[in-house]
Amino acid sequence: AQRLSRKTILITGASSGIGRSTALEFVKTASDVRLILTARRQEQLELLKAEIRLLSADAEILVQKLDVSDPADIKRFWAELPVEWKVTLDILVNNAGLVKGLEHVGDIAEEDVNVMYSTNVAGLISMTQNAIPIFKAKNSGTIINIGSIAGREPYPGGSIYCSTKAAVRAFTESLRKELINTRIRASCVDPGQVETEFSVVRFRGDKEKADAVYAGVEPLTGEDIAEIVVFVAGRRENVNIADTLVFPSHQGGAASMYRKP
Ligand code: NDP
Ligand code: 8X3
Repeated sequence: AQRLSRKTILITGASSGIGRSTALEFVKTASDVRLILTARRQEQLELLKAEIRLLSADAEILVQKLDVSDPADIKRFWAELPVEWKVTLDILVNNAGLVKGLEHVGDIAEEDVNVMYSTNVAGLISMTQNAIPIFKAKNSGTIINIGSIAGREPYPGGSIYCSTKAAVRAFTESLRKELINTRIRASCVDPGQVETEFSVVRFRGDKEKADAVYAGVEPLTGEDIAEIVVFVAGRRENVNIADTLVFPSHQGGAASMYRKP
């Protein structure tokens, strides 16, 4: 908790699921953290801010609307970020991400390809590129990227999503190796099945289809992953948990996707 005290932490996709739980977990671990909460749905972020306020009077919260799939919006965000938040940035959690559909190659809408790549890959890279000069200036900082089992074990119907997450994995590993002569850490957390809004987004709002994914199984919760993200962030400076694969104990791999067509 002491290591995270007064740390400035930027979370993308904080309006729901893993990102939202991660914000709460940071505050539960260190009540005086400084959180920059970002996502497209500002009203959800404001609700989260109010919830955090009930947990801690000491936490500082900055809510910023940000669409990481839009390079112009990323540029605007960094330009408008108040200097007292920018220069103190300690931890970037690149969590924003999404999946659309289960279509097979040949039937995938170009729009779905673009939204997954621009959010999960280009957005994550751009946010990292903006944070790195800040971290290099003070020779410290932590980047935690949310990958997925899908990046390690591609499945039918997941060609685009799985390849975006493989890209996250490769990007993180190159970055980590580029940074070995610095005190900056890069780490990847790869969850298995987590019950969030992820499947609702995948099935374009069809809650019944989304619920069916989790019927008869016990998925992870956003909190389960949040605990790991905060643990990674809170290690001693010389410790980098470079890579983490996290399943619910009943899950063997990404197989859930083809067990239930
Ligand atoms: P949710 O759908 O619950 O949350 C996704 C978050 O990403 C939301 O806060 C959403 O906010 C944000 N987001 C989506 N698109 C954008 C965008 N263009 N700009 C900014 N924020 C965006 O799903 P999860 O919590 O499950 O997903 C979080 C991460 O975890 C993702 O990267 C996902 O791929 C990964 N993951 C999820 C797994 C699962 O089984 N759930 C397993 C493995 C990895 P908003 O809509 O307000 O912009
Ligand atoms: C989410 C894991 O296998 O449901 O990243 O696509 S999976």
